[in-house]
Amino acid sequence: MIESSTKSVSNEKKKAMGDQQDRNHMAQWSVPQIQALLDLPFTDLVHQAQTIHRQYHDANAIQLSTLISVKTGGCPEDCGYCPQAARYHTGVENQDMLSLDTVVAAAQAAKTEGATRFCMGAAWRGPKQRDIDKMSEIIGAVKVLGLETCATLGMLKPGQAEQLKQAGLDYYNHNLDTSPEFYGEIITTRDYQHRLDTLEEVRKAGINVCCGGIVGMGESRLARAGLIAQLANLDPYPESVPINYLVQVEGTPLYSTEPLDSFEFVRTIAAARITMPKAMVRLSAGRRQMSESVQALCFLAGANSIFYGDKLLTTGNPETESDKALFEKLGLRTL
Ligand code: SAM
Ligand code: DTB
Ligand code: SF4
Repeated sequence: MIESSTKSVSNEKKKAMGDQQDRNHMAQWSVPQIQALLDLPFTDLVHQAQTIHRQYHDANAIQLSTLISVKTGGCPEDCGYCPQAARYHTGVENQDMLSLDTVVAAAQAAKTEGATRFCMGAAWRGPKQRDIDKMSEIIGAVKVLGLETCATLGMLKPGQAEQLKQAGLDYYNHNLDTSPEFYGEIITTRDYQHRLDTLEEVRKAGINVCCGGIVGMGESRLARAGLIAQLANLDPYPESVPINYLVQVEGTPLYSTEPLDSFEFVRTIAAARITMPKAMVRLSAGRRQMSESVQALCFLAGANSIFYGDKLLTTGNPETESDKALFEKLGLRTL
């Protein structure tokens, strides 16, 4: 009797804490508030993130997304991190759009390996109508396999998101990449507002938003706080938040940037978790450059999703067998 009443009080308390988090979100996050989080002693920050994580998620479960590049290289944009920009000489071979059969076979293989979401990327500034038509066919066929579908095709014009939604698209990935202030150091061929406009198109069409950024591009902690503030203040905030650790590719302007200390990466994950409690926070690119211990810290800080499969878009990712071994060691189960 006493035990059950204690249990019910603690559940109420838990709910009240959850409601408080929702109110916090509605109150919006300022950059100084997020910087104050990033400035916390490491264990205090991770503890806070893990506490919130447990209110909203199963702390020992992880979601797996697999990537495929459906159209590779030759991109006209100048994103300073990207091996697929035509203007940088990175050795990435251009490839026209993959056939429906090739993509469906890869999606089936991803499903068999345990992925629940299949994310299709294209090196476009934005899709043309014929690209939307081909992608629609592909999205429909992937969805039939019972996978969640995600696409990242660049900037969308009015009407394009609706067509993708009709084809069965569940998520659209479009990253803000960094803070508005640092953005101009990395990309000049499209501005921040263009990105926000595409995110608005995605929301209006009723597609879930996958939006995050890259850390380790030479930005300051303030710029990381600025990125998290932009993401957390989207209304509503994204359902999925990929946090990428810059993969340095020879030939890109960001190659040989001073590598960011791993703890700063973990701090960024924690700030994403605290400010966007319901989101799936994805430990994204850069895992191959990270030790297992750093990845475990990311899970402790609230990451609950990864890119799974031997390749990201053009660069490597940990082998699935080593990821399985890591899950085993950490007692993580996959969703
Ligand atoms: N072309 C489309 C666009 O940029 O919107 C979609 C594909 S693009 C490769 C998707 C995202 O991958 C970028 O916004 C960026 O955040 C991430 N990305 C690209 N190159 C990366 C790298 N070298 N390291 C980490 N993340 C990277
Ligand atoms: C995201 O935020 N990261 C993924 C996915 N969304 C499309 C891409 C990472 C790309 C890493 C560099 C490459 O493999 O080309
Ligand atoms: Fe093109 Fe996307 Fe790479 Fe930028 S990130 S260069 S838009 S493929």
